[in-house]
Amino acid sequence: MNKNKTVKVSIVMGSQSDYKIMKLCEKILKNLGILFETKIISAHRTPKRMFEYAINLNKNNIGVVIAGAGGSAHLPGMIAALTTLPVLGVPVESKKLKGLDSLLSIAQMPKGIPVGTLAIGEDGAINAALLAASIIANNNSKVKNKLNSWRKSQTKSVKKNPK
Ligand code: RP5
Repeated sequence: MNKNKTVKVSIVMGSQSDYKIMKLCEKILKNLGILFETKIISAHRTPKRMFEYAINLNKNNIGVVIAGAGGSAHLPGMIAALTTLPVLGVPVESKKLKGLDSLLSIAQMPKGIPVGTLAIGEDGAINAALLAASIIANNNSKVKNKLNSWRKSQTKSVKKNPK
């Protein structure tokens, strides 16, 4: 990793169809002033692309990977197997099992290769970006401040009364 370059977040997803969920990560990261790149990489359909991408993450100044996939969702685990960077998995809702398959595929990693697993769908994508920001904030006070402001404005937005 080139220490003079700003660390980026990588957002990867198994299919174009995942983008409607994974673009929420982009929205949050933009809001927090964090650089990112977004790619379609399928563990099943483009295994060579996945391998090449994963082994070059450090060289490309990636600090955290957010990987979204649905169904038999191997992408987060396979990327995690190829890097020691933190990998956050977003289970994308599937047609048949509503994302329970995606959630279990991503969460139930056997010991040795961890994937930080978030909630299914939109909440998971948003939280993955916020968690990626927290990781980056450890070494970046600008991002830490932005994250604190984001939390404050969220708190402010909660009304006291429901009517
Ligand atoms: C997974 O299969 C993708 O992550 C996606 O969620 C799911 C369905 O893909 P498509 O058939 O829509 O391309 O690999």
